[in-house]
Formats: sequence, C-alpha cells, structure tokens
Amino acid sequence: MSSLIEIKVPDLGNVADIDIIDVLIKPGDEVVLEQTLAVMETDKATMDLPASVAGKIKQVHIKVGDKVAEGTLVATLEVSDEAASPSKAEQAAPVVSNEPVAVATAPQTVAPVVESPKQAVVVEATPSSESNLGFKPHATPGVRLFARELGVDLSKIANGSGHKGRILKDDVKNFVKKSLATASSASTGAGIPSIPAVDFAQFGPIEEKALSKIKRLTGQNLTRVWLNLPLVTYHDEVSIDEMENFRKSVNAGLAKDAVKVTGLVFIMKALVAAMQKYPAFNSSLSADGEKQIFKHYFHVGIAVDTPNGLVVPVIRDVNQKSLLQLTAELAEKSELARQGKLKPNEMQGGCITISSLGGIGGTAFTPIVNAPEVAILGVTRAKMQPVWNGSAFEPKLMLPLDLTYDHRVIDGAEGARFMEALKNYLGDIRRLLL
Ligand code: CAO
Repeated sequence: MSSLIEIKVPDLGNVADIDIIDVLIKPGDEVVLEQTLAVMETDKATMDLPASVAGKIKQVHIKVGDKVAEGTLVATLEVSDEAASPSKAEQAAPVVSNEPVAVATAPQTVAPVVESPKQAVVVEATPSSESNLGFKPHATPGVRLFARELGVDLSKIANGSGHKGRILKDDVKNFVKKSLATASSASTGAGIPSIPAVDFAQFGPIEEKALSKIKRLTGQNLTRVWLNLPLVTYHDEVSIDEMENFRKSVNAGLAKDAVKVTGLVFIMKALVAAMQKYPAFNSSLSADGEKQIFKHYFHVGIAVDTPNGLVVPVIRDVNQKSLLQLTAELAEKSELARQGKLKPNEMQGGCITISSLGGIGGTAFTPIVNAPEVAILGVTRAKMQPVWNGSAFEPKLMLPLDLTYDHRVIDGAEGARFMEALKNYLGDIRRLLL
C-alpha cells in the first residue's frame, strides 16, 4: 500500500521571498531519504530542501525562479505506507554536512497527509575564505562540496553557467580542465611560462657545451631563491682611507712571500661586528616561515670565482679570528675552491655571504641571497672620489657596498641601520676593538 505525501517549504524564521535556484527532481524520479529535492536561496544563505521520506515523485509544484515562503507546496511523493509511518520519518535525520560552513536545522513542513517530524538543512552559502574576498560565489552545497573535493576555490570562477550566474558542476569541471592545461604548458612548474627554444644556427655558426655541474646546481639554487624570496638591495659607499693605510702598513711588515692582507678580511670582521649588533642578519627563517632561528656562531661564506663556476667556501668563527688568520684561511680556501678540492662541509653552515667583485671592477650590483641565509653583501671596486667635508672637497677612497636582504625577515630601516653600522666599522676600524 502507498500514500501521497506533500512536501512543503519549512519555517525558515519568517523569511519570505525565498528564491528557488535549482529543482533537482521531475515526476517519476525515485528519491531516497534526505535527497535534495530543490535548492533555495535567501540574501544570506543557500539551503537544500531534502526529502524527509523515500518515494516516487508524482508531481513537482515549483520551478526555478519561483519565489516561495513557508508552506509553499514543493512536491507530491508517493511513498510506501511503511516509509510514511511516523517512526520511519523520524529516522530522517538532518543532513550532516562536513563542509566547513555553519549548519543550522529547522523543521521541514510536510503536509498533514502524514504526521511526521520534518527537517530541513540550512547551509550557509559562503565559506569564510570566499566571503573574505567580498565575492559570494553562487553555488549549491553539492557543487561546493564537489569543488572542495577537487581543491577548487569557487571565487575563482567568475560566472557560472547556471540560473543567475550560478556555478554548476560543469563549470567546476571546466575550470579544472583549464587549470591543468595552463599548468602543463608552463614547463618550469612554477606556473611561469618557459623561455621558448631558439635555433641559433639559423643566425650563424654555433657550438654547444654542457654546463658544469656547479653551474647547473648554482643556477637551480639561484632561480629557487629568486622565485621564493622578496629581495631588496640597498646601496651605499664608505670611505676606507684609514683602513687602506693600515692594511698597507700591515702588508709592508709582512715577509716577502707571505700572503698579503686584502680589504676583504676587514670587511668580514666589520660585517660580523654589524651582525652582532643586528642579530636578525644572523638568523634564518624556518622552512615553514613560522619561526626565526637566531645563530650564536658567525660563519661567513665568501663567493669565489672558479673556472667551473661560483663556489662559496665558509670561513668559520670569524669573530674569533685575527685579520692575519682570516687572510691565511681565505687564501687557502679560495685556492682549494679554484682547484675544485673543497670538501662539502667546507661549503656549509654559512650565516651570511660576501660577494666581492672589487678585484675586477664595478660600481654596484644586486647580489642574490644565499638562502636560507637572509643577507648577502656585494662589494665592487673602491675608487678615489671628491667628497665634500663641509668647506672643501677632499679626495677619499670610497668603497661601494650592496646589501641584499630577505624582506620577510629584514625591514628597510633595519637594512639601512645595519649598513650604517657596517660603514662605521669600515670607516674607522678601531671601532672593531671596542
Ligand atoms: N676595490 C679596489 N681594489 C680591490 C677591491 C676593491 N673592492 N677588492 C680587491 N681589490 C684588489 C686587491 O687589493 C688586489 O690588489 P693587489 O693585487 O694590488 O693586491 C686585487 O684587487 C685582487 O684582489 P682579489 O680579488 O684577488 O682578492 P680579494 O681578497 O679581494 O678577493 C676572492 C678574494 C676570492 C673573493 C676573489 O678572488 C674572487 O674570487 N672574487 C670573485 C667573487 C665573485 O665571483 N662574486 C660574484 C658572485 S655572484 O655571481
């Protein structure tokens, strides 16, 4: 035996003019308990209208675009007497949604043909991540769930192809297809279009040579840093006349075959003194970017130009070593680097790097941080310049300095203060003794 049951719009808290935005049934359909019959929408929420009993749809009384209110007849169902009994109907528990959205329940009104408790599930339409954008995608909870399962942010789908721009399952599928096509055309894997291949032979004779392993690895590392770190380079210059006079006097006192002291070791010492004053420069971010790790050791990497490419030996505990010790160690390590004989652990553990092109030339450049370090100091060629001392121009040996830092860790003002400290130490190296 069977009975007819009328499903009506439940009490939704005195809300009138509720839009029907989707009707998911037609006469003859078999529906199961809790199956969504239609989707309603108010200003604030999208609501599924579930079946409180299983049965066969005899008649659908609403259509998309209708405005409904509490008590509006939605559908007539033919149900078996067993399913229509109060005890069965009571089992029609509210739809439990695992969507991260607010869920409220309200009784669903079913016509008096069958006396049964009824329920409707009210689902807030917009997850917080979407509402933050001020744009509320128009989609049924089922489509939202489908999108979430595929990891699709509905707010990225500007216009759905459904009624009033509602996003349908097909829109989500098309979005995924389009995203996959875009990703596969970008071979760098970072969503960045690759540089197209060119047949250079069409323009003249060419010769191909494989890159050295060092160059390939350095290239990968530099690209990774360039893409991941917000880098800022700050330029300045400092008078190093006193430092040069001292350096020359030290070198004059050295044995003829002794390794001569270069300006680089003074820069190493001054850099470490500035790091002691500004510990952020001797820190690294944890891989998840949540923590800053401060180091209590002062190891400095020195970029060395070798026939095979750039190598960065690390001079350890620079704060504990004398200028002469650093000179000897720098000479030894840079020679090992050029011969390709540095051990891996001699290139690890750096806190900051110096890249000096001063022996070659230059006025400024923008070195790239050797992450996870947070800063690198670039040095180019010192040259005599007229500097105004307040009453006259004085010839001064000015050393250009370029400080690149990771802006996630170091603010612009901190970068400028660090540079001032560095200049202070280099401008008057006696301060290193304080
Ligand atoms: N201004 C003026 N003269 C400078 C100078 C500067 N900033 N820096 C060095 N010089 C002078 C030195 O005093 C030396 O002069 P003398 O021959 O009269 O003594 C000469 O230039 C050569 O110095 P150097 O470069 O051999 O020695 P260094 O200690 O300054 O540097 C090293 C050592 C290993 C850093 C260097 O040889 C080197 O490899 N530099 C290249 C680093 C590099 O490739 N950086 C780029 C990385 S990013 O791609």
